[in-house]
Amino acid sequence: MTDSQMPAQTAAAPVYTVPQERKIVTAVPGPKSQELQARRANVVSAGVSSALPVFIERANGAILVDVDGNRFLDFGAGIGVTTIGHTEERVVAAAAAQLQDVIHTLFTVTPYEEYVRVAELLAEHTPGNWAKKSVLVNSGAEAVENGVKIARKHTGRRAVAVLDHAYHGRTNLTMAMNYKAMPYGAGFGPFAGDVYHAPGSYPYRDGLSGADAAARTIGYLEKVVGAADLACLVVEPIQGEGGFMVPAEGFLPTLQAWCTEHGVVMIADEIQSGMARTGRYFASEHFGWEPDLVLSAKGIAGGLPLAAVTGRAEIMDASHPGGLGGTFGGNPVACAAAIAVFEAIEENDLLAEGRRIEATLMSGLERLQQRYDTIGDIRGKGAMIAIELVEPGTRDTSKRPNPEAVASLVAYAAQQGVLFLSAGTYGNVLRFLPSLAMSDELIEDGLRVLDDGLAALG
Ligand code: PLZ
Repeated sequence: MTDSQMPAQTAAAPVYTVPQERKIVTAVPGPKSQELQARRANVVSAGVSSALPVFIERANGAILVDVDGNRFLDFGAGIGVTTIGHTEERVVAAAAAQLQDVIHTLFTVTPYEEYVRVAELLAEHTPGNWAKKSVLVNSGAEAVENGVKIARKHTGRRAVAVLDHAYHGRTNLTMAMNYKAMPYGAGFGPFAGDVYHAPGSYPYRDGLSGADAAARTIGYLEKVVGAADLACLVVEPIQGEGGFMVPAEGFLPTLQAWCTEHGVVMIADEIQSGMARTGRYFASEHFGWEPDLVLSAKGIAGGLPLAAVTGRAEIMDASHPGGLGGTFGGNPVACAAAIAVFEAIEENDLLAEGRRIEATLMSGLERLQQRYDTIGDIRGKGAMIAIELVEPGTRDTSKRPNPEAVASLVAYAAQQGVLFLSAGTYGNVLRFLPSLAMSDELIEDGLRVLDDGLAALG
């Protein structure tokens, strides 16, 4: 479907096909979910686990409906994927129309307009005012793989650097780039070589200014790798799985300046933080960071699988023709959905929704922090906010991680019909990444459940 064939859109209030409220009618998980869980155990690999084993039958806006008729308030959005809302009407319409027109050709065999349009939109909305090009792929990890591949080809160098607490995926290269062995890498090696883990910026725990943290990172890279061998430095502007760490002011631009000076490609992994998640198109913008390459995935296509590497044209063009590709990368249906996502962000002013969610969550969480001293830190941007929980009485001293509290809160909330996700290197972070469709009323409702859960911790 081309642009001109898109149905005329108005910024009318969204129409929800599922009531936007939680409702629990059975035990959680209910009997039908338990039956499905038993079937699943016979045929689905034990290596694939589920945070909340309720089987979902419908999802709309900010609500998940399970097979037993329970409605959950979704503070996870499929780990930051259905950013503009579950089954968002524009995405559904665009994907449905595209299904009628063409489902697949393979862009590297015979191209189609939708792929080009997504690349245009990415060039327009990623940070940096320069000529940009993209390659489209299927998943976040595949975007990371391609970003690294392109950086190596462009620089002719071997080494890849990442930061402590990073998460970049589950492929062989990206497993080597993750910080946490368990559960992502343990037993799955040997891993790709030439990956270096440098210290980052974690203000709550390291107390360093952006300048000092960047000096520490650069010092490590110069000492351990040497700039001349370094192809790229891959950084999440706000770390996702690691626990939503917001780097200290100046950290990211200082690293970019060092990379530029030494011909190192600096890559923003915006897979979790990008696509209107944080009140900006890309989280890098909060920090005045203009990365050489930007990786998008998750929220880009409203729930369909799509990912991208976008960046400076001269770097993106380093690959020889035929060097980049893949059977499903930039699938037409996923691209049509992505175009609808960009339109929804513009026409429904969704960046403002991210800022609204930040304000509501932050003020609610600050109120809770005054009453519960397990809440050590509150951080994040837009609809990407987290609390880091510590052992009682250690908030102002050792900040001892409290993963048990997070596990209890997640379990308690699930029983009440609220899906919260954990995160963090120490498992002690509770993260909120609702869709931008979540109303303030629903956020307050979720915060009340959190309050009760915190009270129940004793
Ligand atoms: N980079 C910053 O957040 C995916 C992982 C879910 P894929 N994070 C969610 C799970 O348990 O597998 C992620 C990310 C950042 C890369 C990735 C990888 O993206 O689409 O899962 O490959």
